[in-house]
Amino acid sequence: MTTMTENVDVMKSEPESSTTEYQIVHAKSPVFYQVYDRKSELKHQTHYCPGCGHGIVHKLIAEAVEELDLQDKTILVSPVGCSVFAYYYFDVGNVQAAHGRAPAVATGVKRACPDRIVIAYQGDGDLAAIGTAEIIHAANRGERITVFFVNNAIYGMTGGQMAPTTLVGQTSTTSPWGRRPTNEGFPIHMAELLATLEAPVYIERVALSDNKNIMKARRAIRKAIEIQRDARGFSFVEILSPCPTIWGKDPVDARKWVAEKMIPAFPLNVFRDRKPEPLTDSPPPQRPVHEVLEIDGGTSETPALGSNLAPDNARKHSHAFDRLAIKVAGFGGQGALLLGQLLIEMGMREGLEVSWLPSYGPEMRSGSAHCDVRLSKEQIGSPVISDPDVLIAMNEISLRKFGPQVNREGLILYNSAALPEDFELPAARVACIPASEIADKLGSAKAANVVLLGALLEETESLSPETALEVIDRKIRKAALRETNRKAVEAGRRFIRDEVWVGADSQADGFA
Ligand SMILES: Cc1ncc(C[n+]2csc(CCOP(=O)(O)OP(=O)(O)O)c2C)c(N)n1
Ligand code: SF4
Repeated sequence: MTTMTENVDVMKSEPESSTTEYQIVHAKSPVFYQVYDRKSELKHQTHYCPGCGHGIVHKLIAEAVEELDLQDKTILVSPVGCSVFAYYYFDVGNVQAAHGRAPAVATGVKRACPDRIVIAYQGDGDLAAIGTAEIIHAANRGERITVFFVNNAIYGMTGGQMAPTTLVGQTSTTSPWGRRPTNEGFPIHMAELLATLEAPVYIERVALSDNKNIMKARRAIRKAIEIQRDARGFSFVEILSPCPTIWGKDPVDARKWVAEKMIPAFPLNVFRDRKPEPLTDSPPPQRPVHEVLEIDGGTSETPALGSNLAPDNARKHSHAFDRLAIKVAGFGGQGALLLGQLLIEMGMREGLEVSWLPSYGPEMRSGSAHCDVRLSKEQIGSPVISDPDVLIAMNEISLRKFGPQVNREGLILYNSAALPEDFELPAARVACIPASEIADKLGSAKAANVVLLGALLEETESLSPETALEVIDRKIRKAALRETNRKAVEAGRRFIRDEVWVGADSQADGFA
């Protein structure tokens, strides 16, 4: 493989500090994949239009990462917009964030992996419109991330709508008359805006208007990454960038337009360049999940950050499944979401991978609420469940809504003595359990969810009832309530053992 340095022509031999010196680099940085393994035929070139600034910014980032020897440590958060496919090109860790959310995602990644170099890459529609809140708050918190903001004064990918950075008078598909401050407001100057905040350490605006300015952009990009490497704080580089296609110009004229129109409107400047300051506070301690959840039996070995596996000596139930998808649904206030939380905490204690995805309306009480729970021996791809193995329907609406989605070999636990008369029996087995009544008799109708938990454990043997009691003991501080819930687990189990199934097509006696 050719290294970058073998292919560098220094065009002018002025001193390092000179702004007129520039280099032409003919090689592809090893920070790029050799082959861009994407659907398109074009596996040796990017998808960017000729003359697009994104390609140049990519190159400058790759070269900086290479020069600083940070390839193995770098995680790039790519945006939505023309640069959405950055992950096809950069041979680094890659995360693709929803539109505008790159600084929030980068925050999470950096906090979870503080020794990594986390770079958010965003366009102007992405950063200055859809993600205005995310960038301002990440900068204000002084997150130790680097943000590269490609300002091409337009929404590129979607065909040229007006962006917050569109110049006064500039036409776009949504301002065909040209941007009028009285109607659309003035362009937003993100670098200046962020420079009003206390926390950022480095903020600069550069431009891709000519080779001299591209060299300045190169230095700014490298410096922003160095600041993160040295753990100095938030660094931000705004890059004025050509979009020849949407501007309707050839690449040379597009560069000229950056020089003649964009730079006067967005002056190039170093808005913040703070010297390193000693840290006044230490970051919050990082503790493994099982420790935070006070799960017993931690080993001396700390599990990898981000792993939700319980320590090796956690109790293992027989788990007669590889993956179990459970939907718990009811009215807000019935404890459907809490039941889901109990299940995932039990799963974690038993060494399983788990996910919990709640969904509820704006009403705190009596609106519908449900959650998707996955228990798995393998990593979980998505927490969303469309065909559950088990539905716990705490009310009739949930039964009618989600019952038909349960897979044919699945199970429905319904909180009632009987099914509604007009309810068509699904292929899945159905067990009717008057959980609310049972719980009422135990002293608290609120424990109906735990009665259903007991029924689920007895029927599926998915998790151990002992683990359920441990979780209940940990979660419920009040002794009387704790006792009721312990009894509720047992009552649910007993009901399954002693009562008859409804619609048990696959088992003659109606039991599993
Ligand atoms: C929340 C949300 N809103 C809108 C879109 C549609 N959308 C996809 S790309 C894009 C334009 C991105 O423009 P910009 O961030 O300026 O990047 P460019 O394409 O110019 O590089 C839009 C509006 C979306 N995917 N998600
Ligand atoms: S539309 Fe504009 S920003 Fe998008 S790839 Fe083409 S030139 Fe680049």
